[in-house]
Amino acid sequence: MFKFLKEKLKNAISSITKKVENIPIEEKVQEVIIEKTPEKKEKVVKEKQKKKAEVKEIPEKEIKEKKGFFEKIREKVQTTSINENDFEEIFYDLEVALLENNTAVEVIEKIKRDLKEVLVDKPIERKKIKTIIQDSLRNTIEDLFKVQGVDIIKLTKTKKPLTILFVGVNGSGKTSTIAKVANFLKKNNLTSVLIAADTFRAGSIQQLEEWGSRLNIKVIKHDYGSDPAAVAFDGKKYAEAHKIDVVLIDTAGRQHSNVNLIEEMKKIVRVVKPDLKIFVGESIVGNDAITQSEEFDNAIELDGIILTKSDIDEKGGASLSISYVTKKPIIFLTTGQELKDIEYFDKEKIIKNLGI
Ligand SMILES: Nc1nc2c(ncn2[C@@H]2O[C@H](COP(=O)(O)OP(=O)(O)O)[C@@H](O)[C@H]2O)c(=O)[nH]1
Ligand SMILES: [Mg+2]
Repeated sequence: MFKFLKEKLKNAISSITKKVENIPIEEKVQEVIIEKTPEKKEKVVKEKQKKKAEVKEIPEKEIKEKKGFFEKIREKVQTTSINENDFEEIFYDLEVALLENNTAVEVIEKIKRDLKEVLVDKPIERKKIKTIIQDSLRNTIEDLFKVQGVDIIKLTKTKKPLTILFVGVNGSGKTSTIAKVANFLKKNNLTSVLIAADTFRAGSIQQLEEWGSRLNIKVIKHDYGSDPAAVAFDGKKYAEAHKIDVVLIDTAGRQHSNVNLIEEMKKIVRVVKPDLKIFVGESIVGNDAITQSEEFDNAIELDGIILTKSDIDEKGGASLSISYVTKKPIIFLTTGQELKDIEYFDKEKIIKNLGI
């Protein structure tokens, strides 16, 4: 993930650094406070003399000395001041890099605001510019994921069965994600049942049954064309009767323009009252994944998001943006087509992958 974005960010940061280097320098003398213990005293005095020699233009009488445990010395620093216009110009490369990599406009605006805060109309030490930009980006990205997370394993301790509904558009990865989640639960010593509530698309029930037999997990199904709310209801009853930990409900892919299918989804929610309603979206579709999740949220109020196909998403903007824009946590990322290819979303990993 982030193969393109990482490279673009690196280039944008060095281009900003170069542009800042073209802004005129102001030389300033700043005071640095050093602890003066008996052992350090001699060293401090020597350094002070050295600094004084370097900063010849400062008249001796202006150098204030503080008695006691601390000693002030003076240091010459090269600073630059970036004004609003400079900032617009230097932010341009970063903005383009982010846009090209599917980052949502809201997120770009936040990155810009935060960066402006630390860069504009302040004396900036030349040699620290790169670190200032990287620190600011890192802090902004941390902020993007402030929304409260969802810990499925923890939730199973308070709710039995824990009922989870998976929704999304066609082909986003719902059915295979359910299999991965079931496998993940199994590894955590939790039992689950799979519910074939996609009674709409040809082959969907068989697809879930194949996963069920590979995992040795029960699949509850009705016939194609039957009411998905009814099969979901039966599945939940089965889980209650058999003391199964988690109910995983697969559903048909749908778009928000598909009125009948949206009504059908709302009915499933009314009938089984899922504990979690999770949107499964493809990270490769970028901003479309955000729009889709907002539409599903409007229809049934989502609790979280799973982003699929992050293994083939070289841009990664959707995973940076979706949580901030929708205010929903990303619970898992899926990273391939095998059962094992699912991982808890980890913002530290995102920051590391971005190389900042
Ligand atoms: N590379 C990759 N492919 C995935 C991932 N998740 C799902 N797929 C593939 O996407 C296609 C559609 O998945 P499916 O689960 O049938 O989607 P559904 O229509 O939403 O149920 C299948 O070919 C999956 O193998 C993933 O994380 N990485
Ligand atoms: Mg499916």
